[in-house]
Amino acid sequence: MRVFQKILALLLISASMVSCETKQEKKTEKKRPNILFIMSDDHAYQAISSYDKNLIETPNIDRLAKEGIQFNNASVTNSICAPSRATILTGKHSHINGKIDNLGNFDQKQTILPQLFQEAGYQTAMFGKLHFGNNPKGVDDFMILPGQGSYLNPQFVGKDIDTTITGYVTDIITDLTLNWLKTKRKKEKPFMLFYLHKAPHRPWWPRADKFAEFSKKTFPEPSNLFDDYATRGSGVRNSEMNLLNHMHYAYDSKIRPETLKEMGEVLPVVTGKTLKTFTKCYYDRANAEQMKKYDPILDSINTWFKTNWPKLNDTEKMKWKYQRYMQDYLGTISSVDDNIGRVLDYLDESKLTDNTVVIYTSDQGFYLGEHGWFDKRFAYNESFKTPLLIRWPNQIKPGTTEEEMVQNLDFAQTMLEAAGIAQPEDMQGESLIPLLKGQKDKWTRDAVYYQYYEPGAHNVPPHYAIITKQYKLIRYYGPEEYWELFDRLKDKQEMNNVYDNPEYAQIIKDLKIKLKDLRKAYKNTDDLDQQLFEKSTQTYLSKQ
Ligand code: SGN
Ligand code: CA
Repeated sequence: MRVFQKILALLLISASMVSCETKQEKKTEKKRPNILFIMSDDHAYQAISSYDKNLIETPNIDRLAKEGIQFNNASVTNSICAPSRATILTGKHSHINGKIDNLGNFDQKQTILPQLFQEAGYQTAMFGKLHFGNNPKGVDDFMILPGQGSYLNPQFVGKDIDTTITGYVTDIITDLTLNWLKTKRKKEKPFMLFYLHKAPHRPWWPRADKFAEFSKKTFPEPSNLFDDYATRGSGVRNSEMNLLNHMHYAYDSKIRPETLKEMGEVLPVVTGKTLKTFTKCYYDRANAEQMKKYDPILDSINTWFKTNWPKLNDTEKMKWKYQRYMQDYLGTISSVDDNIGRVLDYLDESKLTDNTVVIYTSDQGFYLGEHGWFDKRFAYNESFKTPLLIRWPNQIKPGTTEEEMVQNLDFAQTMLEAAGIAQPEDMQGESLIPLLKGQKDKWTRDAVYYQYYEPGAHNVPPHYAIITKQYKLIRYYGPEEYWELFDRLKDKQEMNNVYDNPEYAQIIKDLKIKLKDLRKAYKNTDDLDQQLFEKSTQTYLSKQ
């Protein structure tokens, strides 16, 4: 009898140990945070009200700043879409992951971030724009836009089906994301979810109601809208991003071909190609019901244009193009903000907020008329910098702002550390967790590296740069070789290249040594520059 009691007692103890262990495991499992990675395409920090109140109110994105951390000096390593995404998903510079431009496909042999999360037991999914030229690896579910995707009635490539969905792209990507959270999420697993907007990418096509609302607004101009590019090199002067000279009224500003015909204007030829029209490139995707909503607004823009355009001088034309640009660009952002609000509300309602790291960023910044420009690519601030907001309740002090120089190169390691997953040794960034937790003594970086490669569109030559808090030293290396230096503290708008000013001679010497060290640390060489320059030129020419 006593023996039996002893056995029973032992069994009970071990059973309770087992159940203790399981509870413990469950507790640990529960603790691993979910990751919601939200990224828009070409969203300038100047168009987020927590960064800048001049242009638009974005109350929902601002929530992340209020409840988390806002990085004021976050930047990209290469200011162009697919390369930025490749850097985020590999944690490596473009010259290492091979995705140097938008032209070639991403090398699928490489491991990308969601695979590491999937292997570690996370449920993974991706919705929206990837732009890799191939499908994502390591995601349990996905619905992505082919290539750039369309604003209206977009096509999607899914894991199981390819389909076209009627409606406005920003709403649809959000519906897909919310639907996944509501019906596919496995409650016993943490998730990593990529929610990737196409907006506000060119051709800046707002939903009809936002188009009506924003086309009535007037926006303040940047003070360097009429930059004459003095002191800057040939790269700047020959680039094709100027609102007056390179923004197309028939494509970007929504002037109908019939209007131009009535005015006796022919479509101009730009870089050897006849101007594209918005009616053939994206308005034609609208169904009759949608057209009915867009038409009255298009009518009023076109009527104004017909009467007034011929009377305008160049300064007035530039101003008009800037307003039309901002009306459409910001109209698309208003939808992004509303939809992010829907997702944040869902996290609240379903009690997911506390255990979810929410990251908001863009694949790069954008020029909103600064230097007279639209687009990106250059190492100057508006496209080099990118918005970065992170909310992680109980880990990040609400309302924190951070001035340290961080990059999209760091995102992968940050997410891995947040989830307690080992960071592969060959990743080249640094986890931002010390900055998120206010442990600034653990952050020692004093310079970042930038390199742009893509030939062709907008005619921006390849260049690389070292950026410290005080200076930016840029080397343009093809077809013309020259340097530029900006004193970032004295010249915030980067209008005054001081490379030839003797007062900066020693600073330039020191920065060049630092740049050499940085390139070495990131395993970059002059030979590699040359090889990649040739490769991207060939890919570009083969596509012509
Ligand atoms: C398109 C746009 C360009 C833009 C690139 C790259 N032209 O080619 O203005 O720079 O995409 O953008 S458009 O006439 O097709 O609108 S990226 O964000 O994908 O890198
Ligand atoms: Ca982009």
